[in-house]
Amino acid sequence: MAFFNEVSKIRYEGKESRNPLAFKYYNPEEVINGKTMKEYLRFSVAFWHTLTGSGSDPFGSGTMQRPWDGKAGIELAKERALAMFEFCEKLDIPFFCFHDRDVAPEGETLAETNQILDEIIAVIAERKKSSDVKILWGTANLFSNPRFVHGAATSCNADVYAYAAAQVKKAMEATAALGGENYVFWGGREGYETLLNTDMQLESDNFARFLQMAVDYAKEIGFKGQLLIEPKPKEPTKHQYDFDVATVMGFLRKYGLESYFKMNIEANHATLAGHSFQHELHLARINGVLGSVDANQGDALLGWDTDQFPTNLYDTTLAMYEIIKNGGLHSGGLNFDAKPRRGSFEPIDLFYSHIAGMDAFAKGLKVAAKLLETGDLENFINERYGSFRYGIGKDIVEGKTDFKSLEQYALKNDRIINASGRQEMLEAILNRCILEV
Ligand code: XLS
Ligand code: NI
Ligand code: NI
Repeated sequence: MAFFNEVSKIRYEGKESRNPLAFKYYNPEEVINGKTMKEYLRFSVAFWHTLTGSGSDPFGSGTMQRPWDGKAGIELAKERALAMFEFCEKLDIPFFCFHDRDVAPEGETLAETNQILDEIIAVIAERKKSSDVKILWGTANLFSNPRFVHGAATSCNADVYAYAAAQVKKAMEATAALGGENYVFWGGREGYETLLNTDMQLESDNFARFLQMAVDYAKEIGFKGQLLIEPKPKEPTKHQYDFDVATVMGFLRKYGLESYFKMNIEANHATLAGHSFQHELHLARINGVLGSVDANQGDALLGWDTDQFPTNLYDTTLAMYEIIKNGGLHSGGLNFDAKPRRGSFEPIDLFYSHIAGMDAFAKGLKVAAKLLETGDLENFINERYGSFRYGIGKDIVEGKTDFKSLEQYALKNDRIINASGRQEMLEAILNRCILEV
């Protein structure tokens, strides 16, 4: 059964092509730095946006026209699961990601909900046998149902906490059963609105206990995938606990959980936290916790998670720069946590938007590889910090100084000479690379 009949397999036609249903830069088998583009980029489709997203917003109902319109319940869930495979295959996208509640509807009770989920997971597992499409990560939706009004693992209600644990247990089992390569924790409503009613200390401690139980359970069921935490500073709660990479690292270190988790970094969450996408990737990379990426972009004029498809070449280039320096994404990938705008409501817009994002990252990969090959930025930085390779700088780096010895040095050397940071010259080098590649 085909869902997207008007589209056949999308092919690479090169940058001269004017065909909107062709790749201009994404050439899956092209080798960059010893790896194919497909291996480097590890693209993934987000089930929640692409298959279940309706286009509704706070002011109006859904606008999306989809091949499965008119279906409901389990039948709808099955159609969407099958459509996901066709969609990925047509775009040559090797992975998809899902929440438990995207792929299957909830039943009346938790037991019934679990049973429905099992039924759909079996459909996915069966279809997977005849496909190369794999699961990048699974996760649990601990935010949509009204029971999570005060959070899940940070709820004030112990019954909700237990329910959330049961749900994550099941979602981990489902992810493991499908061979998922990672499991993600996005702290949906893990945060608070006001300290007038919140015991932040208890909520943090409980959150850490929850994550420890998840670590233990993953081990118990032999789940080998990487556990990931996805930072986000706000929305839906005013103060989300997993604010950004630095905050999450501090939290994990406080509770001795740092060796079990890496980060799933979302571009639009970085900008909501007042950081650039590259900042978050870079910080994670130098701390060995760059795990995976939710590839989207926000709008600088809007203060919320607009989840747009990534088309900004500066951002994709600098992201790929970090990813190449990270030695690739390892078990992670570039998951399009992005949705076409509400006005782009036809099924074919799903193809246009993924092609736009894939080409933007493929171009970013090529430019970043070129930038690294020329060494222009690396050499500049290397030289900029040259003073730490000899004399007093070398002593500082080797831990051989103290305040007294540094004072002695400074007293004899107060004619300090600084060099220009050359920001604009470097920005022009970046521009030249984008235009040339
Ligand atoms: C929401 C998050 C969410 C996670 C998965 O802002 O990005 O979609 O990626 O729960
Ligand atoms: Ni996300
Ligand atoms: Ni998001």
